[in-house]
Amino acid sequence: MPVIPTKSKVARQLKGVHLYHYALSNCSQRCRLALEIKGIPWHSHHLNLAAKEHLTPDYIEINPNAVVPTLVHNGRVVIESNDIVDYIDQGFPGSRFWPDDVRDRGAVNALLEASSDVQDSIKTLSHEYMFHGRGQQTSLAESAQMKAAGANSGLVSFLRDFVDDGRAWELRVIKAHEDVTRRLVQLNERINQTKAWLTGSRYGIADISWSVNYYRLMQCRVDMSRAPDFAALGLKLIEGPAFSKAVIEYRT
Ligand SMILES: N[C@@H](CCC(=O)N[C@@H](CS)C(=O)NCC(=O)O)C(=O)O
Repeated sequence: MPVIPTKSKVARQLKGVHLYHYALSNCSQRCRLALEIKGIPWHSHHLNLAAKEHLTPDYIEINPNAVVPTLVHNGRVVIESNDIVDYIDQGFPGSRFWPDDVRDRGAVNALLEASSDVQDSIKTLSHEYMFHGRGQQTSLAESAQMKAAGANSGLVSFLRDFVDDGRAWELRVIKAHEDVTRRLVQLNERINQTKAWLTGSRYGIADISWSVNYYRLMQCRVDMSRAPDFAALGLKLIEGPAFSKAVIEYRT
């Protein structure tokens, strides 16, 4: 459910389009890309996840899951990045993100679900290959503080395993690789059906959603040899000024 009721006075008073986001978060990148493609002006609320700026009571009141991104549009709070992209598509003029063909729409729904479900694995790989030594490390004392601040228990145990860097973390990384490979093979099959984009015969919401995942997996140097057609499409997905501005060259 994309639009959530909110008690946050701060959110309710915001006019226009506001995005709570983090430069390096692939879920945030997806939303910035959608805003950029539609040419929508927006206000930035950058939350540095490394500094735990998403764990303040004020932000948790806006997004009870204590994650980014959150879109606030004229006081209406929208969470879940794929739902935010959909909201942007429904609510603003410009190129349409959804395909017309009913079968494509069904396939796109499944691709968006997969893009959402793969997030935990992408997060694990990002921590393993990109965030070591980037100030993302969290001490055990900090984990306890986070728990007290309302962070969910999954987040706390994830960080505990990451900091410990022992067998539990190793297993998370192995599982993440397996999960990602399985999904890449499915994406490859989809490309073989459409012979064009993930969304169908034209670029759309599934491409927006997976382009940032592709970029992140590329940065993590994940092996895509079992999905050669998707790997080739990925290069096309990250070309162009919108992707550069919203993702590759995005500066706060
Ligand atoms: N399903 C959510 C996932 C959001 C999510 O996990 N966001 C990450 C950044 S990509 C986050 O805020 N993590 C906070 C943390 O790990 O402490 C979405 O698509 O918006």
